[in-house]
Amino acid sequence: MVVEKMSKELMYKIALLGDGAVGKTSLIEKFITGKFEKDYRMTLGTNIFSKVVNINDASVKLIIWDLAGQPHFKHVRAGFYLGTVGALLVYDITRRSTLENLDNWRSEMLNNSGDVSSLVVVGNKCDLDGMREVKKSEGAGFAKNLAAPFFETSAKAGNNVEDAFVALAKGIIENKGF
Ligand code: G3D
Ligand code: MG
Repeated sequence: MVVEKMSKELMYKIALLGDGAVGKTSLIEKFITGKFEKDYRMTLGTNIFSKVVNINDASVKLIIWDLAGQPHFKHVRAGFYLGTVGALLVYDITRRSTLENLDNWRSEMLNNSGDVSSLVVVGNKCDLDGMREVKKSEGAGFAKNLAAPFFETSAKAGNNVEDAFVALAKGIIENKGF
């Protein structure tokens, strides 16, 4: 008897959180299109993107919500978080304050979404090593406290961009099951 394997389609809403200009929109653009271009990046309110990643037997469609980090958009954020099951917490390795603010981003998300099962910490702009303010070990330590995977990425050069999104998708699947 031939048993046909049932293919699974999963869909998850994820968010990128972090201060303005850490590179959230650039990371999404690199992940989705493979490109790093200047003009595409002005973020007004919320933008929604999607991409399918294959993990083991499952196709996982990530619905990726990108948020403007500016304080005056705060009032739109409650709706932004609704239904979010995972997030990339993004800081910029050349600005220490952006790492320090990740605790605030994380609390804001947890206060607004009861369903967040998975986090990945991302130190972006690792191509700018000469301007570094945050040691890799500090980012790793922050992530370890949250029991979250950690990557240093460059949306510009491409380092670890795909890996960070895939790690998030894997984390969600492990926590939510199939
Ligand atoms: P945001 O969506 O978090 O606000 P953006 O951030 O994606 O708009 O990026 C903010 C600025 O950082 C942009 O520069 C962008 O080109 C730059 N940037 C993003 N990721 C990287 C990276 O990995 N390396 C380097 N060197 N720069 C990066 P501009 O000059 O357009 O404001
Ligand atoms: Mg943006």
